[in-house]
Order: sequence, then structure tokens, then C-alpha cells
Amino acid sequence: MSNTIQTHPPFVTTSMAGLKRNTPPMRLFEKAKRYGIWNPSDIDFRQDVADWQQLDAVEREVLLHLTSLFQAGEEAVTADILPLILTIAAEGRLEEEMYLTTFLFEEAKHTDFFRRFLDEVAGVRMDLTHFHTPSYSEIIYTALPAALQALLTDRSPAAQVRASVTYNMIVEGVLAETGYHAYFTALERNGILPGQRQGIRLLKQDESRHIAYGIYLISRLLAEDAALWDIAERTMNELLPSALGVIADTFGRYDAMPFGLEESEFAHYALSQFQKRLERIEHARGATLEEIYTTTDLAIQQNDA
Ligand code: MN3
Ligand code: FE
Repeated sequence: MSNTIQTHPPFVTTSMAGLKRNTPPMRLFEKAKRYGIWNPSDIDFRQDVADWQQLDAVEREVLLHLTSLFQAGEEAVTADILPLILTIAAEGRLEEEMYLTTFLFEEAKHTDFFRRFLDEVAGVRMDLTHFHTPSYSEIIYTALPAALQALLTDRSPAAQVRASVTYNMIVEGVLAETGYHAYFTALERNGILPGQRQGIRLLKQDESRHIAYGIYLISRLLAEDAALWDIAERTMNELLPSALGVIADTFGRYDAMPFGLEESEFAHYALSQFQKRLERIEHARGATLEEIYTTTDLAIQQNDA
């Protein structure tokens, strides 16, 4: 890429084209403007503070452990998405870039949310990185930044597929979604930490839009070039063992998991969600853009946010 500054290409919104509102990115942008604007600062943690006082040492340890994974994961996705936004913007895909502004804003809010929990409910100011095991580090410290930073020097469709599979399908689709689902279910079952539950419920809605965008992006790229499937498949095969390893590492650390948390529940959910999305991107090979729009719209409609 050269450093020469170029004049702006013709503007989308003052051309005959205008904004393509009937496309998945604009539908996601519309949803994000409605559902993605909740404020972590407004969540009432008073009952959570009282609940925390009643927990025993192992229960607190497990909650800190899970929070340390969520917290660093949210910071990672906030920090690492910028090269993808730059890539999409450089291709002149205004509608997608507009949606991605909400994506980054939401990741920043998730980072804000977990830090509020650590500060105000757990009341800890200590190093939590000892919870980040090799499987977790492999994905969050290494594979995620590597795949996204690659876009700074290589914006090819192959590099984009690799970045999006790593970010949207593995980090968000396997790790975040599974972690939040199981964590939310456990808190609900035990009737504790209502503020934390409210935040997780809202955050899960944001994540479902992020994943929907990722599946759309990968599908759009595979529709244009079916040979990119190999890159998608290779990336998933490389990273899936570490993603599932995070679940095994977390459970392996405790003799008996509190809150009725079950390892099989996490692993089963992760694999079934993964399988569903894998089938969708597999079908995108050789599909038309119209077909991709239709399946993406369907997936967006099926989510309530
Ligand atoms: Mn997030
Ligand atoms: Fe996300």
C-alpha cells in the first residue's frame, strides 16, 4: 500500500446510489441504533454487591476467573477490530463501515461493563492474568491480533476470511457466546447478581449482531470466490481445539464447579452453535449475493435484537 494521499472517490450519499437500506449491514445498523445503546453505567449493582458478600471463596474465585476471561476478551476485540474497519472502509463499503462503528462502540461498552463489575462488585484491583491459560492465550493473545493485524499489510479476500473466521466465528461465536450463555444460565438458576445478568443479557444481543455481520462478511467473500473455503476451514481447524481447550482448562482447575456449571453443557453449546454457522458459510460457496442477503436477513430476523 502506498502512502500517497488520494482524493476522495465519489460520495455514495450524494450519488444516484444513495444508501442501500435493504442490505444486511444497514439492517444490522438499524438494529444497533435501537438495541445497542444501553449504558453500562446505568446498571444497578446494589443487589450484586450484597450477593457477593454471601458467596464463599471458591464461588468468588470462579466468578473472578470467568470475568477475567470475559474482560480481557472484550478488551482484545475492542483493540483488534480496527484493521478490519479500515479494510472495509478502503473498499468503499459505506453501509458496512456504518454498521462497524456500532460494533466497535459496543465492544468498548462491554469492556467498560466488566471493569465496573470488577471495581464495584468484586472490589478487586489485582492482576488477573494468572487465569489466562495457554489455550486462552493462544487465541486471545496470539491468533486474534495476528489475524487482524495481517490486514494492515494484506487486504486480500483470503486475509479477510482468516480475520473474520478468527474474530467472529472463533472468538465471538465459540468463546464469547458460549461463555455468556453458560454464565447467564448459572446466575439465573441461582437467582444471584441481577445487575450482572441484566448486562450479560444486553451484551449477548450485541454479540448476536456482531456474529451475524461476520457470517455475512465471510459468506459475501465465499460467494465471490468459492476457493476461499479452504482458508476458512483451515483457520477453524487450527483454532477450534484451543477454543474448546479454554472450556476444559477452566473446569480442570476446580474439583467441583459451583453454581451447577457443567462442562458438557458449555462444550455442547459451543459445538452446536459452531456447526450451524459452519453450514451457513459452507452454503455460501457459489451462492449469489441475493441468496446471501436472504439467508442473512432470515438470521437477523430470528434474533430478537
Ligand atoms: Mn463484546
Ligand atoms: Fe462482539
